[in-house]
Amino acid sequence: METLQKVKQDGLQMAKDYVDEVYEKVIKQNPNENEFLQCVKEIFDSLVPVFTKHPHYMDNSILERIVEPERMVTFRVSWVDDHGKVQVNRGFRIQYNSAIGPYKGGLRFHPSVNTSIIKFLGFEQIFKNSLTGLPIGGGKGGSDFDPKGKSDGEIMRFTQSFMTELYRHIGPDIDVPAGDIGVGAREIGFLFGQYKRIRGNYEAGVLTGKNPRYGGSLARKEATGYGTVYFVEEMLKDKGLSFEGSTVVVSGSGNVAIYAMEKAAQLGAKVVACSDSNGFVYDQNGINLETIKRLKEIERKRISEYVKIHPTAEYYEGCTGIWSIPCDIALPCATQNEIDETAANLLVSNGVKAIGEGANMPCTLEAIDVFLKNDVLFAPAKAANAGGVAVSALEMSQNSMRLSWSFEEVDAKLHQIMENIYRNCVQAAEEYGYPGNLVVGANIAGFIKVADAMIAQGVI
Ligand code: NDP
Ligand code: 2IT
Repeated sequence: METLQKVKQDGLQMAKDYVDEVYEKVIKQNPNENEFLQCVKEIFDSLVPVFTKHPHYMDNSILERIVEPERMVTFRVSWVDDHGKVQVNRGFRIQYNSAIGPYKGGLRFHPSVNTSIIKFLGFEQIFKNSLTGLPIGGGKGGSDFDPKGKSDGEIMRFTQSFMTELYRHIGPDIDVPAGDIGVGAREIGFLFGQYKRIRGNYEAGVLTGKNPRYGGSLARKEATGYGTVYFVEEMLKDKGLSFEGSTVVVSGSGNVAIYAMEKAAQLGAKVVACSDSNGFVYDQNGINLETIKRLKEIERKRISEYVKIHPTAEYYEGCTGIWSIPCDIALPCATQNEIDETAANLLVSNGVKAIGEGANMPCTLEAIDVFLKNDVLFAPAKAANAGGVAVSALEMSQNSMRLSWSFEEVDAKLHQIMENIYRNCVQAAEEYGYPGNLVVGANIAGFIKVADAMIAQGVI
């Protein structure tokens, strides 16, 4: 008995040492890339029980390999603004891992985009895409271009210039970009038009998130937000809870936030607040989604305009204050690190029951700790927001078959995928000794499929 215990302890120590050693190397090789290091730390720490149980992953240097991108390109994007002045931005595409399928992941246009942001998003995407159960590898891209305040003409000239370099790196069986912050159906349209013009070929599956009029999937626009709510619904159901009658706070008012609010409201919740990068609105009567859609999707205005239309609502400058509003369920759907330890403690002291990460890495490591220690149900991003990329993969399937499914058909598949992801995360967490910890469960379930595929394909 004692010997068995000792072998187990030795195995655990070896696994810990291995993870620490590789992480130290990652810090040395990627200094000051804080978002990337934060994301790597969370995933690596979750994998200790896997290496303890299955040391062959260590023998195959799997962590060293998986954390190193297959390739990353940066490129100049020159374009002419409305005043005739030449502007220059930096473009990025990371092709992180192709073990289970062509690289797949969104493009982000935001002034904060840099190497660290692209690498964190790309690394996260490997595991997320694996969780969907569909054959897609991990990639991501974008630019430090700021779409705010730009005319349609400027957006078009920028995206055309961006694609004039990107096209040589992508293809329906190579790498398939889609949207993310600052990139929606308008930008995907311009990108697709330019790709088609350069290639002289109608390769519908080269981009996803297209308008359904020319090969986009119905329900792709709704998929990330709906998927997040479907995932949280499963998590609540396991505890005898539901959205019905609950108070919900959602950060952001972009693609993910809008459709998370829509589905939460459909399930009987009252969404009382949402935000943009300037501030947040609190509407005790429940946020009017038609107004938000008009302001954000059509008129591209600031959220502060909401209170002009709904005078009983309140507007507050600054983003972080939104987490001081008491709620049962919080859905951060704006950006990375928007909930820190202080915000997490505030949510807990106001009685929050569940957190669903619609955005990528919206909670800091310290915030996650606060939620887990206080038994708040926690749905981690790579599982909870995987519905967007899952429906992107369904868009690729429809493009390959040259047909399109109905909204109901896609939505039903999305629902099933989110349920499967939830079950797989729960099961992996249990199997590896962390029952109820979906952070660990998601990382392990996502990792194993990719790691096994990498090993099966030899040393590549
Ligand atoms: P959008 O550009 O449609 O919306 C982003 C929203 O977040 C806007 O309300 C924006 O406000 C706000 N926001 C962006 N950056 C910041 C910031 N630095 N500080 C405060 N608020 C900010 O993007 P999406 O809705 O597509 O993406 C939101 C999140 O969801 C991101 O983390 C993205 O990576 C993630 N995600 C997106 C998927 C998708 O399918 N689109 C899939 C999975 C995850 P403002 O308008 O003022 O900038
Ligand atoms: O973070 C994400 O999963 C996305 N931005 C969606 C990626 C995609 O390829 O649909």
